[in-house]
Amino acid sequence: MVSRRLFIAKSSLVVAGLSVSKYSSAFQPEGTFPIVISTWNHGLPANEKAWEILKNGGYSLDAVEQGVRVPEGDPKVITVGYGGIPDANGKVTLDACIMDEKGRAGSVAYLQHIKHPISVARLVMEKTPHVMLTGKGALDFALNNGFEKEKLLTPERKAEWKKWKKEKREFSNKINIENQLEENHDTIGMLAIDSQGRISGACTTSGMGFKLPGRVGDSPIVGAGLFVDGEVGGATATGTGELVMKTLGSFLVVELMRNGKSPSEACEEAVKRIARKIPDYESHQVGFIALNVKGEYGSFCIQPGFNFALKTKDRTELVDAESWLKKL
Ligand code: SD4
Repeated sequence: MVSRRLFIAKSSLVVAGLSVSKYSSAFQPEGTFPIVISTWNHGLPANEKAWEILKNGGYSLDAVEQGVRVPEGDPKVITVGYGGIPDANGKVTLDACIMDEKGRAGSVAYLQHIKHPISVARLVMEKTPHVMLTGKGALDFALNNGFEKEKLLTPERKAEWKKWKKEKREFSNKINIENQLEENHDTIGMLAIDSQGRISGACTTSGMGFKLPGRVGDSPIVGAGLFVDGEVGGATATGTGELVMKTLGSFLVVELMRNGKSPSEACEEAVKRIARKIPDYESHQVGFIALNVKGEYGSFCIQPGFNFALKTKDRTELVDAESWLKKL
């Protein structure tokens, strides 16, 4: 499935006249901001939206929020926002997190009925003394702040969920169970540096398909699914959140960069940490992307097949990440 997805991504890019880079140890020369990177091929349209803000000198925080709203609002992206795969009870429950260059953070978890959880997360960051709101509290907060209650379960996802129920398939901790469905693209995590050198990040997801009701993944957890430090850089994760949470992956990547690793090296080290600590890691996928404040970027993942979208003044690319299992 992963390779099929990659094949489709590559074919459509060739048609669109874009290039696909092989492997991620790339480097954006210092001072050539802005830059934006985001996970998976749904990052391409998301980056375009972010770029509209970045190219006009706008703030990276606005760019990442607006960027990830694209897959959130797109029902064809079945692992983020509206049209996301529901939990085992047929409910779409969303997780999201946002951080800026000052280290401010906002997040929502187990949020239902709101199409754009990233914007609620931003409001939590900007309007409350808290970092994280969950469940009904997060929903009430959103509704009190002008968000509309919407139906997020599309007829297509409802039909798939009913089929899943009928087959009486238990929730499986097998990774990326949603990969068995068509057109899956996973979580979007986005990192951007604007023309003033300010870095921000956003991460948003509907989580693991058919998850146990109440399950929250890594994406809304500051330091796990996303971490940004304005002096160092940022990192974000996709894949099985449980592995990322157990190792506080994004924080680890940023700390490794603080200690001198390049973004690629830091992502690889974080994947190796998972491989060392988690016995069944081989049956999971986790991918990290990272961007340091000099504009160097990188990625690394467990299984082959993870890629990320890159956008700068001169480049619009989908970049394949190196993977640990291929290296072994
Ligand atoms: C989670 N990391 O909820 C997210 C989902 C994901 O492939 O990326 N799935 O664990």
